[in-house]
Amino acid sequence: MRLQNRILKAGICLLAAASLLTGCDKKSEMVPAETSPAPKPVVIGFSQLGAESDWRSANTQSMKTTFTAENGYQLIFEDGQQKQSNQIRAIRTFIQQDVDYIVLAPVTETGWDTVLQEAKDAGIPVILLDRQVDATDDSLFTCWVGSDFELEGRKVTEWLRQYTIRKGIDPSEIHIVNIQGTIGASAQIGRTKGLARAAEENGWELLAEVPGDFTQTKGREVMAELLNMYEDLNVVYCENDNEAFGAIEAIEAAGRKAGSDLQTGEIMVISFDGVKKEAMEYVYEDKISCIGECNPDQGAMVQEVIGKLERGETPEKFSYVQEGMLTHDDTVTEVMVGGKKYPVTVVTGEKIQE
Ligand code: GYE
Repeated sequence: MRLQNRILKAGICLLAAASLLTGCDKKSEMVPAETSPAPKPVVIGFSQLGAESDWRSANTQSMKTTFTAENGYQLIFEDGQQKQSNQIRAIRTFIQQDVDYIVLAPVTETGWDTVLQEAKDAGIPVILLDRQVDATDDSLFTCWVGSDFELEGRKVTEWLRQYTIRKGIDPSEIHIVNIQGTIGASAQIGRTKGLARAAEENGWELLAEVPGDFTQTKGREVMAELLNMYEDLNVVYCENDNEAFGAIEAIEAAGRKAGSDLQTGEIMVISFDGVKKEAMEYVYEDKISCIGECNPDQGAMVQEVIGKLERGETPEKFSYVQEGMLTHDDTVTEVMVGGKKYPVTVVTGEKIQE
């Protein structure tokens, strides 16, 4: 330590000598800097649930680039590694550290009451991000920012309904498997509901619902088994893109083709997120037929919520992010769900470059 100080001092002397020699030392530059203390940063403890997917990495990135020291924040980031117990531990540590706000992206919905009560008792607002909690009392969290997962499911299944009508495919010819996300997570619950409801309403055969944990590895594993079990399987509904990447690997390894042309025996892949370039390329190449976009850029919305709380205002209890849909072609240009129209974007070469 002392040695470092001495080196530092020597460096300063050298710099001073150099500036004297070059004569560039102006008086005005020697005026001492403002002495008023820097404003205290807003301290945020962020419990992210893990790093299972491209969506998750983008979501973490969005939070880290928003809550920077330059913007006046100190972000304490904890990765829960898919375990609720890790997330509960992180929240308790944030409470001990007396952070100003806790942001929680919960892995699953149930089992949060006790720890949320502890945060409430400590007077620390909890902002939920992405997924929701099944709390007995809504006052246990301040507000939530995220997506409407059931709506996402209803949008893509409405796309499938219209697509098959336009192609003259009878509903009885649709045999779907659902590779689900992490069981008990809001994104899984909503997307699973969306498909189950559409299958029932449209008379599609829902062959199986199997967990795929939102990962590529599990998606591949599960799809390989499903292909062995169901000969007539022709649509796979993956609850995120990473599962879809894995499912496509399994389809190709089985000597089949992923694509929208059901009449020639291709297997149609539908998924969610649309975050990474790879996903766009897959849509462009018609390996994925339709993606229900899920927007991970939620940092700015959380910042807005915190800004409101800092000013003593009350943010909306639930704030939904805007999201579109991506497809390979223009067979279906928009879908109507719950009386609202949602545009469908065709993925072109330029779109991939964006
Ligand atoms: O779709 C998936 C991720 O909860 C919206 O979690 C999120 C989902 C996202 O692992 O890729």
